[in-house]
Amino acid sequence: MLLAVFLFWVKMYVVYKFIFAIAAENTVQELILLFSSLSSLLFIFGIALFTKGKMYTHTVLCSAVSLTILLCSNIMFYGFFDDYLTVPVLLQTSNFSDLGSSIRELLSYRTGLLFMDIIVLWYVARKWPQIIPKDKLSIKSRSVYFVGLITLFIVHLSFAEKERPQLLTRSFDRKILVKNIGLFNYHVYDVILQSKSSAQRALADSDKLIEVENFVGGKRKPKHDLFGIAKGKNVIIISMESLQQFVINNTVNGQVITPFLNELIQKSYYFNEFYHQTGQGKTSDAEFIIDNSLYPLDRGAVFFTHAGNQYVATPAILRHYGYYSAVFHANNKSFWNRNLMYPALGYHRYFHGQHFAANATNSVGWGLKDREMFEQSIQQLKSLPRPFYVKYITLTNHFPFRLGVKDQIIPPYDSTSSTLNRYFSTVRYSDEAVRYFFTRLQEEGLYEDTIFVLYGDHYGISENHNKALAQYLGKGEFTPADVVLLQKVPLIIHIPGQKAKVMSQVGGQIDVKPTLLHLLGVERERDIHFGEDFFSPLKEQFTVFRDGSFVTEHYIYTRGVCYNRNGEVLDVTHCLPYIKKARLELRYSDKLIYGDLLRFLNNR
Ligand code: GP9
Ligand code: MN
Repeated sequence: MLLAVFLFWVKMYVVYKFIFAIAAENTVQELILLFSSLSSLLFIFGIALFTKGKMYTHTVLCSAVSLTILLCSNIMFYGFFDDYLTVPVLLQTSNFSDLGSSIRELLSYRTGLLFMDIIVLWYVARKWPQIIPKDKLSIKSRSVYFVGLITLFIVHLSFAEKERPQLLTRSFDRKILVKNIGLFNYHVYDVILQSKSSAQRALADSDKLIEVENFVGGKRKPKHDLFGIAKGKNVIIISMESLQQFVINNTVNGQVITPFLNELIQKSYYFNEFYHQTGQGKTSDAEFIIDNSLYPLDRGAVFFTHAGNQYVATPAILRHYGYYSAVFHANNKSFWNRNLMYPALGYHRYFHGQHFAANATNSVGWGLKDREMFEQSIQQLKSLPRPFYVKYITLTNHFPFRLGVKDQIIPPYDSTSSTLNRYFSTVRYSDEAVRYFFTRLQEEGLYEDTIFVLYGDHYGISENHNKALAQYLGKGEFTPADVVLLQKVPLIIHIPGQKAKVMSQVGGQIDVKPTLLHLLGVERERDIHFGEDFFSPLKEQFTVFRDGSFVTEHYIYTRGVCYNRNGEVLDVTHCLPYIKKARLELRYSDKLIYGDLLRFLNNR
């Protein structure tokens, strides 16, 4: 049995390195990868310790064969899709019909090699039958064995968690999961995720949808004169990585941080009371909110946990109006499970990492630099059917905000936080990249017929850097109310030829979908959104955060305390009516997602 574990362990490492091509950035990561499969192998092969004699041999061989089949399936799947198997993928059997011929091709000598260890085991068992235990292991030895492997698992997991904080709760990328916890643990994790959401889904019925519909009924606002002013135009959404509002119209060491965005605001609708509402799913949560006008979940990324749901997202709605939709983002396609979630949202195409040419000189930090991404996308953008609904996701302004000296238009700031210091330089870089993009669109004749929505996806400067940020903003210490106000991100809606206006209505990412659809002249009866049209004079001045905090025209509520907009503590009764409302907002949105209730809407 130990020989089986050892051989399989070596096999896994070889597969990780040479087939899945998992790269480690340092020795700790390499060790994490090396040990990632060991505890699960010890566990599965450990079942043989409950047997003896012939049964023992059979159990070891059966375990080896089953695990190898699972491994091979993953390798084949990886060969086609550059991704690992998930339960929903296995259930989508319709996909497999196309694969038949390719599977035969992939069943090469390499696949044969993967069964080598089993042949060795079989041979060893025949040749040296004396090594097969004649008696079962004592309960005590078995307990020591299993306690040992569980300890190994926990130690390994804590190292992995240290390398990748919130590895399991955020579940951001299958590749990262496999690299850190190993393929077999990943499958167990995936099955748990899946069964949790299937159970909640199974218990839901269409009456629950009616409850939600009644709740959001009042959010639909009557038409006003901006209805349809952008009818039939292309839409370009730009998700601006980690862009917070405090850099807009601001300077650092006397230099303007976002000159292009400031100019653009002079020709656009600019929303200065606009907040991000993301949870652990960060960028993907922002995308989710923008396209669905639903709240993200309180734990995990809804892109990951509920990609199998039915949605009524903006790209899907716009399909009915002849729109073609696509996303440009130069990262792994499975990051945030985008490759599975985008089709569920109705996107036609995803231009991901593999569609871009990244190398050491045109990349930094998380990957391809923003300017390069825009540049390399233009030809594809030009060739898309029109009108299009296209989303760009920038990346350079991502923590840890690294940037080569040559690209630093403004040098880093000089506070106690090197993160904040670097942030200004990367924001400035991204601002310039967007300017370049607009110039290129004008050159290509793509500007006039397009409307633009630029939004900050979430905060970039976390609370760990509050001291330095407060110093920069000329404040003493931040109160919890200040921290809420720091969740402001820019929202710019630019319609070429339209007059500029600063909009000070309180709102959040949840309001983008109804606002945009109104401008595009789209009226859908069968849609549920938790946001409201920003341009409606009847819009409620209220925005809710994922943790139940909220902001209104007059109040800020967070961590159980009610403040006025100057940050002075008030009696909580001022906030009471909104506290209840905020809870209901989140509860109904969660119900909708956990129960996959929109499937009843689509079936009506
Ligand atoms: C990854 C990018 C950044 O593709 O969207 O994700 P984040 O860490 O900001 O959620
Ligand atoms: Mn982000």
